[in-house]
Amino acid sequence: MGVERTLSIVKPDAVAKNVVGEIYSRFEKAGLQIIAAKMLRLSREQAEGFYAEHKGRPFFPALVDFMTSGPVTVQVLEGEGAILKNRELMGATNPKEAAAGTIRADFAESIDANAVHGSDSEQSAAREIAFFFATSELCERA
Ligand code: RTP
Ligand code: MG
Repeated sequence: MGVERTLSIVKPDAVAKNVVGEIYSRFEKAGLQIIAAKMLRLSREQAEGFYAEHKGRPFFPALVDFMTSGPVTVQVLEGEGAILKNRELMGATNPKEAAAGTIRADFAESIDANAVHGSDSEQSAAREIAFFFATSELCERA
């Protein structure tokens, strides 16, 4: 698997709950390093572009409304098998189905307000990192 990079978002519900630090702590305890991070409020254009693969799905308008409802943090996580490791830390999309101890089980309210996003493949990680960060903003770590 090797060292990978993945794009993570702490979604508006989790930022509003003031658990950004607790979520970052889980990444760090799992051996993932934060190599870039920022807080921003997504425009509708950004949210629609980021989730373009879901355009036309019944939940798409609600997803865009939710993702633009307040500030988010976006971060790049780096580490051994980072893409799958982050998805495991996050838990299932629907928090009701998420395993105990996962971020979504502990912090998410519903399938719409589900606390975090994580890239689901190498291809999506590359696209999503480039969506938010210039290469010069990714900080090499020892
Ligand atoms: P994400 O992209 O946000 O990390 O979530 P995911 O991979 O676990 O789930 P995905 O299938 O990519 O869906 C993106 C977001 O759309 C909402 N969704 N709602 N009502 C539904 O059936 C439904 N399906 C997906 C969720 O908020 C999900 O995080
Ligand atoms: Mg997804």
